[in-house]
Amino acid sequence: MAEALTLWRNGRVATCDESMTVFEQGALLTRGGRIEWVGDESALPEFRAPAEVRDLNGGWITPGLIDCHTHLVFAGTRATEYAQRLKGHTYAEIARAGGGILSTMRAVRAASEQQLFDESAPRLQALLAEGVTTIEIKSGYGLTLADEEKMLRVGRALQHAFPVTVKTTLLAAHTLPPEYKDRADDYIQVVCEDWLPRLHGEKLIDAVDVFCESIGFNLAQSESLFEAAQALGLPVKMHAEQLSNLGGSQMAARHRALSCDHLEFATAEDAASLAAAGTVAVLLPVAFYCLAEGRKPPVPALRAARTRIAIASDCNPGSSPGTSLLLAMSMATRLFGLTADEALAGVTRNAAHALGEQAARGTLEPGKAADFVIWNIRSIEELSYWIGFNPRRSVIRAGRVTL
Ligand code: DI6
Ligand code: FE
Repeated sequence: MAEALTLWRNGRVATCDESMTVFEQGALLTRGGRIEWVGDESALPEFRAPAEVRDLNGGWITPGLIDCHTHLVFAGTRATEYAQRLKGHTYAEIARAGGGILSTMRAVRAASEQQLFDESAPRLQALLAEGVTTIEIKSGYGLTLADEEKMLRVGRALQHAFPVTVKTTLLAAHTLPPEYKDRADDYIQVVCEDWLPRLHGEKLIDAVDVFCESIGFNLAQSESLFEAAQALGLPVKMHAEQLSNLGGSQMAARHRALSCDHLEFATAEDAASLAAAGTVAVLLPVAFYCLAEGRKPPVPALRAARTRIAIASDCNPGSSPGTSLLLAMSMATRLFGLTADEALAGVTRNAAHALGEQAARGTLEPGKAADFVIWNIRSIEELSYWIGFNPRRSVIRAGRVTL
């Protein structure tokens, strides 16, 4: 029996499609979890089956928000390191002294799977409260096979427990674990030859990421990881050009990576290569703000090259301890110079591309997921305008009201 139709009428619908089409007197027809039709209510097609009618009371509608870059699963905090950074110690200095990511690694290794879930769930709920319906969650604080597996299982468990689509990413190449001190090549080899096939076999990973950086992994090690991932049919992503330029974006573009993320040290040539490869530039303004970085990503060059630009929270305990995608939108406009439309596309359509999910979600178009948000706003620009205020009225995921 066909699922019932629902007519969502009397709304102002921002589809976030490539043209950023808005229907001022718009309506949606949904069937189960899919969009069947969207447009001006005056052009509503005839439909046979009885439809439930929901009045949007003139509210603005956007696609469900997509947070395409998070390290949301972790234990403990790094507030003491933040206090040290306020006194002038640098992120890299703290990392080299055995803090930073390794500090969170010790907490994650000591935590049970349940503890990890319990500490991560409130952070996810904060993002869902702002209209997030799809989220990417990375591993990368376990740095042993068992602890990376534990993190990835928590990512999958969060999808089962909450109304959200979770895409998991293996970031075992986040930093070198102490067991492999001074043996980065050996570590990359065990990740490529042992961890990747096993975790992929357990269906725990949807993509593979690497921190290609002076305090992370070099270009050759990153490329080995990409080749191993792609040999298994897994898409790849990269933390690229965050603190320096190792040529990561160029290599990622050669491998048609889904995304390159951070990009403060990317060049105009990198922007052109990303655009040509269809690799999304994911900007992470909260990390830029928290690390008090001086150099901004080359947004004018990305715009000129027509590189897709996405924005994400980068929720993590070290460089971006935040759980607000709306704040990331505000920062992306004010700190990086994105327009309001670019910011909205950055957390919908382009964020979907950064996850390889563009066929399924990210815009309000027939055939896509019936994931959308109803907002208490007067104009769509309010979504990157308010700071610390959440104008969300309701969230619909897979055609059902979840908030
Ligand atoms: N770059 C970042 O900003 C985060 N990871 C990365 O590769 C920082 C993660 C942390 O400090 O815990
Ligand atoms: Fe990150």
